[in-house]
Amino acid sequence: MTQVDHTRMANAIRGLAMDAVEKAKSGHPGLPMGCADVATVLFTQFLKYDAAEPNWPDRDRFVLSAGHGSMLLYALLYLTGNSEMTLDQLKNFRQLGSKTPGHPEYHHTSGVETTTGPLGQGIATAVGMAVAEKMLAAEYGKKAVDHHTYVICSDGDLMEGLSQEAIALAGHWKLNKLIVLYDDNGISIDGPTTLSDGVDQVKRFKSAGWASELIDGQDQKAIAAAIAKAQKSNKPTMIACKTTIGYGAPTKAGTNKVHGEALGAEELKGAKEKLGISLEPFSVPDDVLKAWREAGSRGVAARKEWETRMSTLSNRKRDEFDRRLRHERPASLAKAIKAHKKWLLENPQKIATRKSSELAIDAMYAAMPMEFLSGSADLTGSTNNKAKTATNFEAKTPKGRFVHYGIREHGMAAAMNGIFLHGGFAPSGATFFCFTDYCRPAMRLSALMGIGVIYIMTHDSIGLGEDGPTHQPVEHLAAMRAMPNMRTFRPCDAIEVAECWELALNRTDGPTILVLTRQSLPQLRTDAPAQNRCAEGAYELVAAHGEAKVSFFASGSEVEMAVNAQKTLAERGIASRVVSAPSLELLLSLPEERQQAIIGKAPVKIAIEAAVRWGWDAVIGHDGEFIGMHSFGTSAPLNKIFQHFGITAEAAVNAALKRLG
Ligand SMILES: Cc1ncc(C[n+]2csc(CCOP(=O)(O)OP(=O)(O)O)c2C)c(N)n1
Repeated sequence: MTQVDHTRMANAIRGLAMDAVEKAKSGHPGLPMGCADVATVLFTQFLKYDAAEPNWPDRDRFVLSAGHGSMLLYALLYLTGNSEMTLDQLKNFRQLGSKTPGHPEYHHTSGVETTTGPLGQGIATAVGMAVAEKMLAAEYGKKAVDHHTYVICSDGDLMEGLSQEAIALAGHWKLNKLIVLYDDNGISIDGPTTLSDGVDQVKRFKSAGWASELIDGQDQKAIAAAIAKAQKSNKPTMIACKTTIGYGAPTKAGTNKVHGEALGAEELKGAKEKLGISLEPFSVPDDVLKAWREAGSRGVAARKEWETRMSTLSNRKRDEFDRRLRHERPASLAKAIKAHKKWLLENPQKIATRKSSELAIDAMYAAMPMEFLSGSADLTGSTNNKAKTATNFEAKTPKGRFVHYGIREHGMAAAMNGIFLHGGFAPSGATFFCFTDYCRPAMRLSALMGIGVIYIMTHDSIGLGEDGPTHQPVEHLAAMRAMPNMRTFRPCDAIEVAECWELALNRTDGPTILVLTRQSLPQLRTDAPAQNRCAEGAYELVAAHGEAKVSFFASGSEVEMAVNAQKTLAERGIASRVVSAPSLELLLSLPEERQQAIIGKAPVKIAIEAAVRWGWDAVIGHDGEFIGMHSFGTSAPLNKIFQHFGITAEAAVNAALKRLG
């Protein structure tokens, strides 16, 4: 081993961070400079990783929750020898097409475990990673799964409300392999954190069931001792590391001036002189780089030992493990869904789609009982997403596959991101559709990262009735459809629910929302072919007898209205058709020709959806008829509420007749 002083290794991080931010004329030098000692101790003495194999399954996970300090992570990836993170990438920090974007992005940069930047997300995602580790370790044993999840977070992470949800869950579940290093520098953008905060973080974490202590975050021995202790704890650990933001900057260290802008030539020169770093930009002394590279391959032996241990598993177990980590679904899933659809065809169900979803879950569960990981934010009985045979995940029952997240929608969504990113599970979680508002930042990250998290969102419209406008989503469908890479399905009956579940589980490069009703709906589908009819987002459910004068488009509960309107028009000798559109955005993503084939040429186009109109013009045109919501809802029994807002089959018929003259 090359013996190099710890301080010189930490200063290599500081130098690279200062130079990259200076060259880009933007970025955040303060955190990497303050946290360099913490990161150096972690990466050279504790973190189990192999820079040459950044995706090795049993590696420790490292999450830089304070994503604005991205240069800390990029410097570490370069220094430890990640082959994609070259010096040129550091020189191109924040430039178009570089591997060094402003904030770390999963999928974009090798070695980045999750996208961070929106404060609070990283620590909450890490809780999910630690949950996945605990579950998989219980299932496959420590010889297959035995790693830690480390987080560096900042004041901002801990001020965000999401962190409270995450901390409470981690403490409750005794996630002792989760170790959070808090960059306790007392500075945020506006100035000292005392401007707006007086929380004793050590006490806060302790009260949530964590081990926690305050240390000098610039003292390598103290950092190492605290991490070593944390590794032995039977609780998750938070180490508050007192640091100086912009450590080494002669006049700006310890102030908000070093948080988020280049130091400037004078200050940078002064900092380098003070720290004893070469003034030559982006230079790292040979012996320092060599020592870092050795640190980067510290984990090779551990990885090889793991591979040897894995080779002792039976082929079946090993294949299953690999398949799950690749997010591939078992062949038995398609068979289970096919059989379920056949059963539904023979036994039509007039039930709420949330209940249809429960039936689908029960039908699929046996095909993937250990990887189908569901949960609810305290609405299990209302969202109907617990399989009959599922047992609860708790600190003492890590083989349970149903998670009670408590009233923590945001924490649930972020944890599911972490569970998926860790690998081994198909996570789904449920609440009311209206409360997508409470999970939205984490849902946006699922979409941005392109990961297959499933959101089960029930109580989908005014159709939920008496709970009233606080609980009745109206703008949520439009909002979720507007999010790139988010897929929203609002199925109209039990067969569509089964098909949408199949599509959701097989979509592993982006998240899916299943939007489900509280009220019963008839089974409208009279076929259940092998082909998944929801796969194009919309399809002709009822064909016209003759050339269609009217096309009705609807999703979810309003498809029944469209079908009834079609019948009434037929009785009057007017040919019309019904297009069921469980996913408007999927329809609109099809090639133009295919879209037009589904939308059809009927001169009158009418969309019916108990939500706002946004998005529908692309199907019905600006002059198309829309029967839906134009305001918030109201509290009333179901049978009164659709009538009150004029969302009925009669309204659809009248609109058609008016248009046809
Ligand atoms: C949810 C969210 N809100 C606001 C921001 C913008 N922002 C970036 S860093 C930061 C706070 C910086 O303070 P701290 O977390 O203590 O980081 P440090 O100054 O120590 O680098 C803010 C408000 C953000 N990234 N995410």
